[in-house]
Amino acid sequence: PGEFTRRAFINGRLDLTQAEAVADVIESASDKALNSALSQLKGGLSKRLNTLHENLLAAQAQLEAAIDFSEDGLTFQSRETTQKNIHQVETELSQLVDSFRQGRIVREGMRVALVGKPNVGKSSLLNALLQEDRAIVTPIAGTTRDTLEERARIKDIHIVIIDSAGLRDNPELIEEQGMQRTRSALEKADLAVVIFDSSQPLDDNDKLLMQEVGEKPKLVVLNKSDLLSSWQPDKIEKFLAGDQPLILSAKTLNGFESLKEALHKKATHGERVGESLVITRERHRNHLQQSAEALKKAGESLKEGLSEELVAVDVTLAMEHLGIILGKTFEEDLLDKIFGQFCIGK
Ligand SMILES: Nc1nc2c(ncn2[C@@H]2O[C@H](COP(=O)(O)OP(=O)(O)OP(=O)(O)O)[C@@H](O)[C@H]2O)c(=O)[nH]1
Ligand SMILES: [Mg+2]
Repeated sequence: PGEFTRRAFINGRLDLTQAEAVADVIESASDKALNSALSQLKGGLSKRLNTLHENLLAAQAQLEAAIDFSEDGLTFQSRETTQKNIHQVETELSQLVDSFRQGRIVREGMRVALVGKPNVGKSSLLNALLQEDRAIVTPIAGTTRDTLEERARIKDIHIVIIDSAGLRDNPELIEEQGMQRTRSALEKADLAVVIFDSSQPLDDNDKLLMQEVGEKPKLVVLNKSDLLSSWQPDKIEKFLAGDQPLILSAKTLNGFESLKEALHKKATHGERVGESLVITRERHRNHLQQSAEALKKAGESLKEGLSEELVAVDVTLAMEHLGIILGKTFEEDLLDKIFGQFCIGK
């Protein structure tokens, strides 16, 4: 399998990112994943990387020329301009690196952990999202003892929902183990849906919960809104410290559509399908990151007035990493560029 694609790569009909996209098409889990793979196959990523590679070649050519011909009294592009151009590429690379989280979500689905203290309605919400009675729901706090993972679909995206044991202080032994699993599920999640029961007064377990969630991206849900609220608005505002809560009833399903909308938005960052370029492979992320780091160093060297030779080493490294992603070598292009750009030696 993959023999045709391999040959297409060797014959130069597809570059490496496009060959990888073929694999992605085959295993894409959602419409959005398929769209993203198709856009990569059409060369979206390679086009962008080739442009950035070109820009670096141009900068490199300036540097090399300055090294070679500075003594002949020729003047070249100012160091500031070269620095600016390099920085521009670095910024674009960093944006692509950041898109990896998004890309993984597109490929594998966003991992959403439902967390909250016991009895707030986590399992009820899981069942509502799945539209089936998957998890056991009872009025007894501590019903869910183990984490439970299910896939669901919201419009064009996939999410993996993890129901978990409620977090509270001083649990029983078996519950303690469930809570450990909750913590590890939380750690691996892309998003925490932090659920509170607004019919019960705030207590220490609510605070404990917020600590556990920490800096994780989150959606705050105030459940049981069909019951009388025992939360004082000003107190809540202070407690949530800026997080806008979603008001929900897992029982009447009031607010459920808004929750789905919010989940979808978190998964897509509010972008529409196929709107922006995302990277979906660890390999790409690693090389893009190393490329961006090399450019950062190059920029700093330029700023600190270090020699062009030194800067050129880092720019070369940055191009090598882009070249690795695309599956090409570049030494010859560099020579073409250098000697094409400067009509010297008449
Ligand atoms: N009135 C009302 N009751 C709800 C709502 N959501 C859940 N409940 C009830 O609250 C109780 C606990 O619900 P669960 O979904 O089991 O809560 P949980 O967070 O999974 O609880 P543990 O697994 O024990 O941590 C059940 O009796 C549910 O029927 C709601 O929106 N309104
Ligand atoms: Mg439960």
